[in-house]
Amino acid sequence: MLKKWWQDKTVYQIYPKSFCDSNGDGIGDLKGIISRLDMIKELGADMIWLSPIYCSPLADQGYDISDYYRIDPRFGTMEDMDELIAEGKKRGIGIIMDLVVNHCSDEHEWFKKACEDPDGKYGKFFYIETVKEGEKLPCNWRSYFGGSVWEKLPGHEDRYYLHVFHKKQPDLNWENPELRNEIYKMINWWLDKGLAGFRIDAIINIKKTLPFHDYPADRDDGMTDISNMLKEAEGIGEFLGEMRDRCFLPHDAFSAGEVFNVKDEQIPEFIGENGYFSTMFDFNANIYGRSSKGWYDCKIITPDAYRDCCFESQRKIGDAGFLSNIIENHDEPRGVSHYIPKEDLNDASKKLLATVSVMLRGIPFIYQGQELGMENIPINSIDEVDDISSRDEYEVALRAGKTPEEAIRIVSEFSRDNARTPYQWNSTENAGFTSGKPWLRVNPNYREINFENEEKDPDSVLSYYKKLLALRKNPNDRDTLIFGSLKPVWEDRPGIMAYERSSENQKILIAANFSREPQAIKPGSGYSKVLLNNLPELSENEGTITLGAYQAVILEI
Ligand code: TEU
Ligand code: CA
Repeated sequence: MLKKWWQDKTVYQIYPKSFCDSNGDGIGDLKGIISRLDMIKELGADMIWLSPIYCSPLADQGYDISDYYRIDPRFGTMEDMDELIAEGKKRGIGIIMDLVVNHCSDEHEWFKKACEDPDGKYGKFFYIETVKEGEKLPCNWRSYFGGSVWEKLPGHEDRYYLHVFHKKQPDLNWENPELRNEIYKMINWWLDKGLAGFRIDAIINIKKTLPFHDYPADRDDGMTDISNMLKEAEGIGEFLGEMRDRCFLPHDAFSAGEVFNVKDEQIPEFIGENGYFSTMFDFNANIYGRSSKGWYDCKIITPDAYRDCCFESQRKIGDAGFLSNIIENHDEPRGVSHYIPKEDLNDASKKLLATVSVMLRGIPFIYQGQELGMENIPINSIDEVDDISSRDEYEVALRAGKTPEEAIRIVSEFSRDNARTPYQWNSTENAGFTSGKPWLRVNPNYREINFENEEKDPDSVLSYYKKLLALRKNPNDRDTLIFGSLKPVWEDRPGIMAYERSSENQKILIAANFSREPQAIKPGSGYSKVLLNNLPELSENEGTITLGAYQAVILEI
């Protein structure tokens, strides 16, 4: 049934800095990852996506790369990387790296050379514009991390360079074929080493509307959100198609695009049979309620809205391709804290969220710690926060008139640090993540929520994730769960999230009570088998099932 080798895979995302520290310097590393490969295998993952481990000043935690061909010594050596690939292979686990090519670091040698000679070869690797004293900047776009996208080029009074993220992340000029060649060469160099593929960072930003011009201001800073420019940008397909043809196709590599704002009619181009990418992430629920004003103006998602977001994406894609379904990643708060009402956060509701997400049509991506039910960390002061995005949003909230207490509450809700706290291995000091001082605080709940406790407990969130992922691989059910269509059921019933997955020979109902009130459901022609249940019992009377608080069941019907 498989048309592509990756269609039945589950991906486990590792944020290396926070996963497992092997040498006590407080920073997770490749050797640490290698030591945990068996656990990842047991969970049921088939591929590992590593957030960036290339040489980097870590201004944006590795998403600012100063050398694409070297491993940052903090994470290990190239030998460690080769060993990881080889040890992964032995266990049937493919390694995917993070491809960050919208921008590099201002400490990359290309940028240093561009500063020396902005009109020379390397100047053309970036977007550098001349702005004389008293003149207006080329455009009023606001960088994702705050402030203008234009920054003075070091050593030049009248030259500015573009950065849509942090000023230490200058954008690479994809219009320049010489730059594109360098990028493809680098991608192929890594794929030749035996990588299974890449997750492709922020890729939608590589096409700019040129020549640079303003868009209507959307805050009183006079600037405009990048998304206003992206809506108008045309022609990204030329770059993406070229990258596919020159790199991914010849290697039969897996590619997962971090794509926001794709237009509906472009879906087949992006992830269809011969798409630019194997798959792209579904961020519909993650971006729900976002405001261009900033985090302080964001709406909190409800369980019903979560359901509607998932179904909206599923409908849009249909069987045109495979989405990648996430609950969280390194840019998001912990999913269980975000999607489950605070007063209802418990193991049952955590397992429910896992069920409704993992059974969707598409590739499940599990972010480290998600399988333990790791939660947001309490944040009491901005001094405790590392993430540059959170620091900016704190200022934005203050400027909008919020008190420092309110601003901290807002940052706690959305901070990327929530997902970046060290992995909770056991109940010893620092959660067993390091024997030294962890680079970021450990969540104080590690004595209860940790791998060692959960591995022993057949009813833990971890044990439940193992069952869920195993179900996708079960020969009886896999064709339905991987290729089967998805049809929402009882969609207008508050607190219910349910859908049917069907193939020619089988129908599977996923039904969840995303609320505390009991809910009665009646699967039309009954059911033949309970494939999974997050609670010990299933209450049933004459064909009517009563789902208890946060009960989720998977039934063969
Ligand atoms: O993220 C791209 C992105 O557009 C957002 O998720 C962004 O990080 C978020 O809105 C900020 O709060 C990718 C990476 O996943 C992220 O970690 C990097 O910071 C970013 O690109 C720059 O490389
Ligand atoms: Ca280390």
